[in-house]
Amino acid sequence: MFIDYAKIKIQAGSGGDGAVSFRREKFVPKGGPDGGDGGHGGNVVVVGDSNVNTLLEYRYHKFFKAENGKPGAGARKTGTSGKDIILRVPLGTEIFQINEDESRVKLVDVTEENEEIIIAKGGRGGKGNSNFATPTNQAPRYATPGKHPEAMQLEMVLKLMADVGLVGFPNAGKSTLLSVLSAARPKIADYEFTTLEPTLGVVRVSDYQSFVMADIPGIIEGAHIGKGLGLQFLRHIQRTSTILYLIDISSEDPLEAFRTLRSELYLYDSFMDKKPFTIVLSKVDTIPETEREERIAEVSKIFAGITQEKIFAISSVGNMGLEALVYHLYKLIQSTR
Ligand SMILES: Nc1nc2c(ncn2[C@@H]2O[C@H](COP(=O)(O)OP(=O)(O)OP(=O)(O)O)[C@@H](O)[C@H]2O)c(=O)[nH]1
Ligand SMILES: [Mg+2]
Repeated sequence: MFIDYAKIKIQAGSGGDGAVSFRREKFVPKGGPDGGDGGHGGNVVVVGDSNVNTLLEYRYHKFFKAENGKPGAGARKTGTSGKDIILRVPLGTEIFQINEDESRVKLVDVTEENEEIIIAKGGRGGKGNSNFATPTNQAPRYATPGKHPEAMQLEMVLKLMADVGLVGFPNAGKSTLLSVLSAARPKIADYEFTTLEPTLGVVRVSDYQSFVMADIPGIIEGAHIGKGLGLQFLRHIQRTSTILYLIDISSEDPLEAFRTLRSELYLYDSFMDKKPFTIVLSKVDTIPETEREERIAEVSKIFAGITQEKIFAISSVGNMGLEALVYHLYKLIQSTR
C-alpha cells in the first residue's frame, strides 16, 4: 500500500544519572569520590533511503524511542550511551514538528540517499560525584541526574521525487505510457480512475542516462478542491522538474482539456505553472492511418498559440513517437538542472 502521510511520536533517550561513589582501597580509610558520569541518551535519527517507497511503516507503528543512557558507576566509570533509533524514510519526505497549538514547524526535507539527520538529540548524562570534589568539599555526596528529553509529535509528508510528472484526464493513457517506457507495472484499464496511487518508473535513455517519471491518478476539473482523486496526489508532482500533459488525440476539445488540467495545477500551487511542460497527444493509433498526419497537424496548430514548443504525438500501444519523446524529455530535464 502506498502511504504518503503519517503522524508519529518520537522520543530521544534520557541521559543516565551520574553516580555517587567513593574509592575503597586497602589501608586507605577514606577514599576520594569516584562516581562516574551517566551515558548520553540515544538520538532519534532520520535516514533517506531510496529502497523505501512509502511511509507505510509509520502508519501502524507510531511511537519510536531511542535507548536511555546507563548510569555512571564507581571507579569513574561512565555509563554506556543509549543506542540511536533510526527511522528510514523515502527520499522526498518532509518532516514537521506539531506544536501543542497544532501549528507546524518544518524540521527537515529528506532528499539525499543515506542522508542522516538527528531530529531529536539524546539527553546528556548526569555528572558523577567525582566531578564535584573541591578543596573545601573533598567528599561530595551528590551527583546530577541525566536529562530527559521530551517526546515530540511529528508529521511526515512524502512528496515523490521525479523528473517528469504525468498529468492527464482519467483514461488518457498515462499508466500505459509509463509501462512501455519503464519497468514499472501500474494497473491499466479501460475505465476512469484506474490508478489510485502514484507510481514511479525509471525511463532509460541510454546505458548511462535515465530519468524518473511519475504516474499519478487522473485529474478532473475541480481536483484542486478535492474532486475526483486529484488533490491528495497533486503534491507528488510539486517537485518534478517538468510536467507532461497527456491528452487523448480524440478528445472533443484538446485545447480545453489542456487548459483545464493546467488551471487545476495552477490553482493547487501557482508555482507549478512555472515549470517547463510538454504537451503530448496520446492514442494516435486510434486515428485511421490515412487521416493521422492531418489530424496531428490540425491539433498541433490549435496549440501553436499556447506554446512555441513542439507538440508530440504518440501511441503507447502502437509504439509510435516514443523514442523522440523520451529524447526530448531528457534534454528538457537536463536544461532545468
Ligand atoms: N489504442 C490505444 N489505447 C491506449 C493507448 N494507451 C492507453 N490505451 C488504453 O486506454 C485505456 C486507459 O489507459 P490507462 O493507461 O489506464 O489510462 P490512465 O490515464 O492511466 O487512466 P487513469 O489511471 O484512470 O487516470 C486502457 O484501456 C488502455 O489500454 C494507446 O496508445 N492506444
Ligand atoms: Mg492510470
